Amino acid sequence: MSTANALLPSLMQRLGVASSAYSGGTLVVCSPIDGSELGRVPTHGQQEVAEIVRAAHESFLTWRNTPAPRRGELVRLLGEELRLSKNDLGQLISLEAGKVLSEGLGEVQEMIDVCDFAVGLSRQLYGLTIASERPGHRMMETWHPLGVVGVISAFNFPVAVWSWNAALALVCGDSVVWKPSEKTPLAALACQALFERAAKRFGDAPEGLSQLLIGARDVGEALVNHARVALVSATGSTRMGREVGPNVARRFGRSLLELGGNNAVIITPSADLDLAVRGILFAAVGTAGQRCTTTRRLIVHHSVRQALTERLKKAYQALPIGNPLTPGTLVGPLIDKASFDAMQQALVKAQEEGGVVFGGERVLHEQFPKAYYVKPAIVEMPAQTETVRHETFAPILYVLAYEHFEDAVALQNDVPQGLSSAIFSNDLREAETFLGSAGSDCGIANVNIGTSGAEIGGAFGGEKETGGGRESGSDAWRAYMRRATNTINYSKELPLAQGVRFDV
Ligand code: UN1
Repeated sequence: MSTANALLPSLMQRLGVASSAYSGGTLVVCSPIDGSELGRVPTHGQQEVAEIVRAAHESFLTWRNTPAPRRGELVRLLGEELRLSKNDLGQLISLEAGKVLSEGLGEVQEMIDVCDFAVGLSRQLYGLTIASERPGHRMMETWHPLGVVGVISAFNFPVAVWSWNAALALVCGDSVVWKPSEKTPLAALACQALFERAAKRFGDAPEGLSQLLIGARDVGEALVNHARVALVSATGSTRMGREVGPNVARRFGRSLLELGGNNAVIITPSADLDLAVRGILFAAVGTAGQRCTTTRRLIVHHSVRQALTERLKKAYQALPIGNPLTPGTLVGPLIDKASFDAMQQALVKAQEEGGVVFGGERVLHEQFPKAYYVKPAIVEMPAQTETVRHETFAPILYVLAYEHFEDAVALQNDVPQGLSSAIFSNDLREAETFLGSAGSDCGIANVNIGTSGAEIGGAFGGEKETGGGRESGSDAWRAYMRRATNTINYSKELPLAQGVRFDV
């Protein structure tokens, strides 16, 4: 059997990345599919960060004066390049991040969708007209480009998260510096090549409008601390956000944080269990449990607990686990050994806390000794213990039972994170209560749909330790612009607001 890396050279060539861009460097990239080496990517040093940000700022100074609909044309072309390369980029995501191909392709589709959204937005960066209290005056609100946007992204959505930020930032008149995860620089190199193709077709995009910063934590820190980076949009762990947030705030920069999730699904007695099983399955084991929106907790009414867990266990047993590029596979590998170890530790701890574990063991180690495939786990818990309250980035689904609906909502909210949540119920009162002000405290709350797989048209993000940021659709664009309030006097008088008199 040939190793996963055999596919790489032709993919990279078609995507427009020269082999020198991923050989001879110091950042070793391996495929989670079989542990084979994909490349050695040259990295930037801390000193280069200043140079990259300087170029990005120069670029911003020109780009901000390009009319927004024209800026949208560049993003339209980027979307076109992504459409043309959807298959190749989707495969590359599978190779480098281990996602099953349909999810790799889905990630590229998410990028295409957000480009389309941003193109429309480029003609809709609306401000307001506000009634002035003074005669002969007009007041308005205008949105202006912000500056350099730093994007820090994680391995699990190695390219879509960049596109949510970059597509919006570019139409908003900003320039972009992207530090991808150290685990997935190849997909980032491919996106950069596609961006450059789009920029070439566009014609007069300023140099350095969207750049890559490849390296370890130190270059990320230099980006975060650079005074010229107006907005830092960071996706990753809560631990990372705890450092990024205060560091950016210290210099009065802006940050947009997308951090951990500990997403729950509530199953009420009236739930359609056929729908629930399918919804839970995709959300709990899709991307091998490595989405920030993955369902990690199931809060089930005691009357349906047994029936539902039995059905889920049956479905879990039938899951095709294996090479994500093989058609029919639904569960690919974990990203690396550290991730596998963290999963095993969580399972041991959960057991110590009274949990009963189903699945969770390593499989396919003979075929793939250097890769980490696991059976997704279901853990029936006696209570919402410390381990349940912690986000373990692996396919572990904790099951908790409830008796009264209010207790289910309280359990759903009683974790530090607040990204996504869902309820399966055909009871209108329960569903609406869950969506109401005393219901789910998450940024995303769904009815009869799982917690993952959000569309790009909505604002994406969450509360509490999830960081509070909103990306992608709705009015998330406002984070990428600065607001100016303008008052214009077209009268011959100079009345002061609040009726103040100040005449000599
Ligand atoms: C992430 O896991 O970082 O809603 C993003 C979803 C995807 C995005 C996930 N659209 O699951």
